[in-house]
Amino acid sequence: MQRRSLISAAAAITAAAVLPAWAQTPPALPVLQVWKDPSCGCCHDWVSHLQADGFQVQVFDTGNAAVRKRLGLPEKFASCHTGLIGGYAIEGHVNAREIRRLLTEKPKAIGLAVPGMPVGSPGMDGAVYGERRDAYDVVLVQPDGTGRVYQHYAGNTAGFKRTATGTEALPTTEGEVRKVDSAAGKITLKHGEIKNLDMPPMTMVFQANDPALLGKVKAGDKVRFTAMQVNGAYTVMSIEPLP
Ligand SMILES: [Cu+2]
Repeated sequence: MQRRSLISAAAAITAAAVLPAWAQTPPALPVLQVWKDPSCGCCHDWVSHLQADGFQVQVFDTGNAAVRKRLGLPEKFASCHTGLIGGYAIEGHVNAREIRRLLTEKPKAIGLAVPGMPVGSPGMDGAVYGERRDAYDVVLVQPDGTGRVYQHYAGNTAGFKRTATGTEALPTTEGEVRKVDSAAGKITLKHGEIKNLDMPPMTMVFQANDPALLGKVKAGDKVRFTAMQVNGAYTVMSIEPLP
């Protein structure tokens, strides 16, 4: 071992001794194998989500129906791709967080599934979907083939108008960040007209629908955002800095 790696190894041991459990380097993950159709774009985006989270992924472009069947995952949980990690089947757009939890808790189970392809699940999310997130469950598929909710994701569809043809994204508004108050979950925006709120241009304090939104912008940034009323409070549903 070289001197340099000895030092970093020593530093890692020291860090592990003083850091709380959640901050320690997680144990190495097994490789996640994924079977999908070669033309599946959202499968590819889901793989990217996992890689960004630190997973090593091996992709087989052979379709996933046969593998799903082989792993004993009932058809009712079917989605566009099937994975296998640590002996568990992973069906559909399952969040990296729940896969890590599964590998830590090691329950008796066939695996995890996000049936169908809910908008807002990893790989089915982001600007292309107008930041819409439908509610969905990550399901733990038990040895007898029944499912129970392992994690519920609430979604933000309150931010979308229901229309005859489905849902429609909120209109975006441009503005400038005046102040970010992360502790209070609030942001002050000098903005243009917000059509869906019948609000003329002004400077106003908004709630952030998700505290993570406030990490994306800082005072002085020009931004594009969506807003609506949530439980009576003017709330920013999405926000992106403008280039
Ligand atoms: Cu998909």
